[in-house]
Amino acid sequence: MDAASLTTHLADRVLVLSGATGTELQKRGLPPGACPETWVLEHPDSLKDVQQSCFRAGSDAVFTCTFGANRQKLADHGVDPERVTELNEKLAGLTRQICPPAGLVGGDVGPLGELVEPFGALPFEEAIRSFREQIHGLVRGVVDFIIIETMMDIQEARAALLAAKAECDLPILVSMTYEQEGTTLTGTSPDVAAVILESLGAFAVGCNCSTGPAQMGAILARMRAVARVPIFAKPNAGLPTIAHGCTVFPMGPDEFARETARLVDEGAALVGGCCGTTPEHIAALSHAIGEKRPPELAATVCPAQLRLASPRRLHTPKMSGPITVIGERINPTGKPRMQRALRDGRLSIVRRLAQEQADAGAQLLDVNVGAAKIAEADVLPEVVKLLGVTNDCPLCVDSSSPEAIEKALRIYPGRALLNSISAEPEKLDRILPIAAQYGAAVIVLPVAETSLPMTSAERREVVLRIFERAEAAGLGKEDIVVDGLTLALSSNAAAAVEALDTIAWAHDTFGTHTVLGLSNISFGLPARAELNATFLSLARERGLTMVIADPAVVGVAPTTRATEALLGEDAHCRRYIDAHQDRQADADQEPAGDITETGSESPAAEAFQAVLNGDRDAIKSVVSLALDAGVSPLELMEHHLVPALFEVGERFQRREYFLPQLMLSAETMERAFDHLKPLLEARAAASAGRVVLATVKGDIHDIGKNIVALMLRNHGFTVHDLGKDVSSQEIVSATMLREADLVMLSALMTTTMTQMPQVIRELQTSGLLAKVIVGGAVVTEDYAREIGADGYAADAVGAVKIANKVLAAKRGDHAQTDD
Ligand code: B1M
Repeated sequence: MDAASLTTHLADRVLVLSGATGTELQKRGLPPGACPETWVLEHPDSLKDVQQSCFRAGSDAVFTCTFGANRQKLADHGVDPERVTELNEKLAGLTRQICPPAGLVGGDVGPLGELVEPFGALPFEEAIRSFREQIHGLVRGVVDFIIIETMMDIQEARAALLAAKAECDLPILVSMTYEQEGTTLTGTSPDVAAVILESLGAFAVGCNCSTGPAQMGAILARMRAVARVPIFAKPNAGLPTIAHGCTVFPMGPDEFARETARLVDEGAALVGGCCGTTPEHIAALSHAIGEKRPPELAATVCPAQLRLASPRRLHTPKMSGPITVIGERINPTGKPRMQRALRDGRLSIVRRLAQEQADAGAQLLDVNVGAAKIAEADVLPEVVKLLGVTNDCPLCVDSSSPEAIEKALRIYPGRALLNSISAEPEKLDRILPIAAQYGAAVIVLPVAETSLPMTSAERREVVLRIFERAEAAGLGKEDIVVDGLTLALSSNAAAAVEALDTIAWAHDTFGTHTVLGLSNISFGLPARAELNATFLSLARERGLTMVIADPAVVGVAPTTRATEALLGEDAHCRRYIDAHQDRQADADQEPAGDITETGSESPAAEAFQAVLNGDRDAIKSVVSLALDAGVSPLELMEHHLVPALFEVGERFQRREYFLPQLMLSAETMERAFDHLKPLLEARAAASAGRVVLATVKGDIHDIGKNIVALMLRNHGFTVHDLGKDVSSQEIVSATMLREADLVMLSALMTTTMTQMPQVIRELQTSGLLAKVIVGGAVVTEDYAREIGADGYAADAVGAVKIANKVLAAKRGDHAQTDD
């Protein structure tokens, strides 16, 4: 089926999708923990039964049983990953066989089970390869569309979508799953996801799993506000609860159907069921939808508008109103320190500049790494990856190298603006298709092949020529931003006037967004800030909607803020007042020059900031600086690094930080720890006692445990550190083998601290006399007492004290027993 036929279908009626597959297969004998994909091939009748029940219940489309049929998940079940394509083809074939003539088969693609870079360790291209081999099989097994579902991370959804685009021309539906707070695990909101996925070519965007239908209304509303493609929903049968150790979904078929049918009124063009739904739920849903008119096509409801996104923030520039400031400082031209840093792969400077510009009011960040001896095609993607994780501003990818642009747009987990396309044939032929392929918007720069158009009339002609080519490549007018072309006033008296006329024409007549690189106008003249600010005011009057500038430079920020306040675009002058509380105006200040890599804070405070910002590249040098400044290793660890990590945890809890930032900070802390370890270690002559130490099963937090290990060794204990995620059996065996005096357990989650009593029980039943000490952020003294531990410590220093105390008591006990 092609996209046009599916669109026609959706104009006529709401499409009912299938319900849950896994639980239905379990009812027919799929053992818990078994691999559904291979089990189904051995029991094809069970799958047929489930899917035929769905069609009978009123589903228009069912999905192939291939949710986990990718090499990563199959390997977990011991299945040869080389069979991925073959298995998918066979499984798709099974569903095809039972599909009635009017029914549709969706080729189902689920997550790989590993976080993809830049948020995780799985290389992006490897993720794409995995999805491609799966989708290749689905297409060979003949499916009508591809459904990518239950995605928790926008980058993984992008990888799957790019893979599907590379394998077929079928419509591709992409559905993310959102946590209670309304964002995905990696912090993407539904509107951001919709913009990124639609621009990348998704036929429809949706949400499934996690919540019941009632909670999905709000998610759909956010998607509907921005999506110009159909939206869809596959909720669970309500929010799950645990009863008698089993997961229970509370909604019966009628309630589920009533609530889910309501989602059609909120814009869903396709609805179905996820976890906990049965063919009865689907029958009730299909009945509740009855003759309901499908929602108006999203493309007619939602205006075509320029929308840009980072993985965590949407930015929609306004055609009138506050101007969008694109921070220009990530650019090595004329900055030798920055050039050196980029050449050596030291990216802290980029991270710092990004943050400073965001703090100064930039909504977008221009990213340019072009300079002599910098391998742009390698460095630009790295910078884009880094900023995708560490900064919320959407990016403006600024390069003239097609290779660098392609690599950067491919890996960027957002929707970028591309700076810029001029009328040179190579740019039009190579860069426009790249922009279209990766869904980027573009800045059109009126520069021709052979000459620089000096007049506004010449510039219009070039813009129209480029636009014709852009349209042919698949870009719309809303994806275009026209650059007025700022030339230096010092060498051309008409520079400002011609640029302003071009802006006015593009905004009023052509109807697109407009941009100017501001500072070039004043090149070679005195009091540049004054000219820049005045030029900005004039341009704004003529229809400028975006400006590329240093947001911190006096002239840009005050002018935009003052104008917004004067035009009533800044309620209660809030932004204006805020800006003037902490900024000293200096009318003659020139644009900031080169940037230093470290700020002006004390080295110890810098170390705190580095962990907080997850600055893994800078941490070692920052730690060295702090040590050189006389801060002791222990003081640095206890009073700066560890508190920073606690602050990270609090931000994570307040949902200001998401998993990627948490991971970066943890990695930064680990590097700091590795660096400090030799300095903290001391040698002791005789062992103060034998300790078996572990973070309990299910828990992978080990930073605190490692500090405890270090402190114990420091105080003469022989420590057998079993690592993290350690089972009770392993702990018991090691205690026996090492003849340990003490077992020390760490846990950081409420869900894993319950492993501690289990370990204590097993040690006791094994007849071991080792004493048990517990600790970790969630563990309390009361809890330790309650579970029968012999000791508890709140921190690493306390851990040493209690270890000594418990051992002394143990020796005393023994002494008494021996007497
Ligand atoms: Co996660 N994490 N994390 N995490 N993480 C917490 C613990 C959390 C409180 C964050 C939050 O929501 N505010 C929360 C748990 C909530 C709860 O159950 N109450 C949480 C969560 C939910 C998760 C995930 C589920 C996130 C997700 O995937 N959605 C996931 C879990 C994975 C799993 O374990 N199965 C996860 C993952 C991670 C990372 C991998 C990204 C990373 C860990 C990296 C690593 O350890 N190698 C991480 C981090 C860094 C944190 C926080 C931010 C910091 C933990 C830390 O290292 N603190 C943490 C928030 C927080 O604790 N405030 C959080 C610094 C360390 C020095 O302190 O470990 O407490 P701590 O150790 C101290 C003392 O407690 C004591 O001494 C140490 C030194 O003073 N101590 C002992 C520790 N063990 C001891 C043993 C003793 C005695 C003292 O005797 C035996």
